[in-house]
Amino acid sequence: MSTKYKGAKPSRRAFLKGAAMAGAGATVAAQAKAASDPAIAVQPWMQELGDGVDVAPYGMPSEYESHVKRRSVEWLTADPISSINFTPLHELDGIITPNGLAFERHHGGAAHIDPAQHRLMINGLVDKQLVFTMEDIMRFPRENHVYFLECAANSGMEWRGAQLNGCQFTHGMIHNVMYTGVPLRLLLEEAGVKTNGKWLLPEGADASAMTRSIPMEKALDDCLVAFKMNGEALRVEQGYPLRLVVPGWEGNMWVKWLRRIEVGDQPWHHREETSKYTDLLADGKARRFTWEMDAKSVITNPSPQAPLTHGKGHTVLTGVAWSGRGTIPRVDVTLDGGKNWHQARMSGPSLNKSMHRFYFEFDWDGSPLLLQSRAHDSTGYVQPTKDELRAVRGENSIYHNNGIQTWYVNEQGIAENVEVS
Ligand SMILES: Nc1nc2c(c(=O)[nH]1)N[C@H]1C(S)=C(S)[C@@H](COP(=O)(O)O)O[C@H]1N2
Ligand SMILES: [Mo]
Repeated sequence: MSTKYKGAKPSRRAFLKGAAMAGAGATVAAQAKAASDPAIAVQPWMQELGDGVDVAPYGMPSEYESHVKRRSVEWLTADPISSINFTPLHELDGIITPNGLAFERHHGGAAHIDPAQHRLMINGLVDKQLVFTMEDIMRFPRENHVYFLECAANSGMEWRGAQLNGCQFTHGMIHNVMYTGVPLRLLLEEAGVKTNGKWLLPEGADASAMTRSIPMEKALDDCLVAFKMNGEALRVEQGYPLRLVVPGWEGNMWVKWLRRIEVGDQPWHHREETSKYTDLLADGKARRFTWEMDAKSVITNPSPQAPLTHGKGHTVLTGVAWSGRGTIPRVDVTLDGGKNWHQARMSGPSLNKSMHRFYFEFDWDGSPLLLQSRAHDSTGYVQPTKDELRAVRGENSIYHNNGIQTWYVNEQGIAENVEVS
């Protein structure tokens, strides 16, 4: 079963064949036989010289990885300038999202800003109104932190039942990168916040001029004005040259292309915190200012876009978990829809308000599976089932769906988005 493929996932026929072969035994490696066997064959790439160092001044992934890309959901995209392109979680490992695969969400398209022409203003209830150039900002002490950014609408399409087939679409409105930036506290100290300055209104320089109200305590606690992600300049899609980082809080507040921060004495109740990013409850009342992202997890492999192609035997299940309230000390996994839970193995850095990686190795006997994962965060909070969530929140919500996800895996290893109750 050679798995060299390009562009698309293996066909159904290809993995049925694979399943039959692996069914013969639990061995995961074989012995080389014929001269055409890849283990001993003299391949074309061994017979000619490779690329010179001038071929890729900015490196790109192998051409065999072209299926690893952001994707959108057609019916969600009325117009690409106000849409979402999801992170391919099922193709990634570890905890860091590569810059080119970080999901993007714009309300008025991605602005292309000349950093020399970019300014950040701090005005309102301050002792002195200040205007910073990018060079000014880089002269403040900077910090490095890995944080996840999750759109509050992540999994929002799943409130009333299982809908989208793939963790890229059900859970891909998230990325996790290392930011380099200046603590917002330092810029506010420079401007001098007046005693009645209790709220901030960050504003973007894009066509949507995104604004959100942020309480002063959060700004002084851990917000960053960031200019780098994973070591290099922010990508255009992520707000180049400057974005606000609001750790653990809903993605909408992380204003991109940050141009102004107004200090006020009360929240503004702008569009993105009234008609949007509020949760309508069953009694007709709406929750407002639901800033924190609750603990959540998802199994990324196997999943609908990543079927079990090798047939029976030893397999590696993996997924990611995160909490806007701290770290993830533990994730449980079930293979039978919640009858028996097993503690997963965490691997990789466990950082505050960052994505965590878990694994669970097991022998698949070829019978159908109902896979779920359940995150525990450092506050003791446990990720709820979708039914538990709906009992409290009703069925009208879009935002903050952190319910447990179920994948049904059939005898062929094909996975599907389902719900169990
Ligand atoms: N200026 C500006 N900031 C913005 C937005 C926007 O459209 N304009 N979208 C917000 C929303 S809704 C989310 S979820 C995040 C998405 O960040 P990303 O594109 O890096 O994934 O940015 C937020 N900041
Ligand atoms: Mo969002």
